[in-house]
Amino acid sequence: MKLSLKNKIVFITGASSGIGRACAHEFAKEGANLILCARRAEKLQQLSEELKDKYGIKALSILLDVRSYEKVKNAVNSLGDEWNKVDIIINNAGLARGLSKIYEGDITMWNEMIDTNIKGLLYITRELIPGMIKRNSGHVINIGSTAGHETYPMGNVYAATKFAVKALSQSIRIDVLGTNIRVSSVDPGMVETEFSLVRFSGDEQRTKKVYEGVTPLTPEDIADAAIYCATRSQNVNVNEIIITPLCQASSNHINRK
Ligand code: NDP
Ligand code: 8X3
Repeated sequence: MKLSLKNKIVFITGASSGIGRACAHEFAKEGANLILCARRAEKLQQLSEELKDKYGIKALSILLDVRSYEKVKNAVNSLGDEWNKVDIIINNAGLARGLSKIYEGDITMWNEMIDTNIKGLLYITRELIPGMIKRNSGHVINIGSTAGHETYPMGNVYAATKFAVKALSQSIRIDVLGTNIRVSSVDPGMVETEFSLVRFSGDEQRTKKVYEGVTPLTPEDIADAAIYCATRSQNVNVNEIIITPLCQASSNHINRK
């Protein structure tokens, strides 16, 4: 039986753009109430108003940089009775910075990827899972990547962070074994979002090249996979979904027209 998401509380990191934003829309459409986190206040505020108007759900925006453990801890502690029983975490906030050989890599960019993609996911999960354990109920959905299964030239540190996400999804699943908590990883290939613009520090020409001659996935395609994971019957734990556009067979095999 398909599980209902009506009135579930869904905590989404990186909700201001791309996949996180699409997840916010798709979960709101199913009647879930949303906690929306990111660093850009205006985008979050607009999204939250739009979702409340369009779907009649409740939405709480939290300005949050997931790289700071103190900030994550304070944000979770300040949720209050109305919001603190989180049913689903979508660990989506993440980024790639640059493309370079290890021996030419930029240490600041490495730290940014490691601190966001690995530590951010850990901090959010560390603070929210105890409540799930207490209630014996919950679902952690991590957004991994095809880069967490196979690396590609100059993708080294980004791929390493996504291999780490894969390891953490497996590990959390083992840690919560015996409870009713489910853990899923949704691992996309190419999705057109702000991802490449961020990777190339706002260079629009380089960004355009990434999607030249291909039809990438849309953020909604990934949100749809997250909805699939969340709405399976309670006994079904979708461990992992690897999802690529038709033009992509792996991280290194892309058919460009
Ligand atoms: P976007 O750049 O469009 O969105 C990234 C989101 O993460 C933004 O909302 C951004 O918000 C947020 N974010 C970044 N850093 C932080 C931070 N320190 N604290 C809080 N929020 C943060 O990219 P995508 O939607 O594509 O990326 C979402 C996830 O999907 C990432 O984990 C990415 O690795 C993964 N992914 C993307 C693929 C793609 O091809 N696009 C493929 C495979 C995986 P703000 O800047 O407002 O803080
Ligand atoms: C994002 C997709 O191929 O740039 O995870 O690593 S890729």
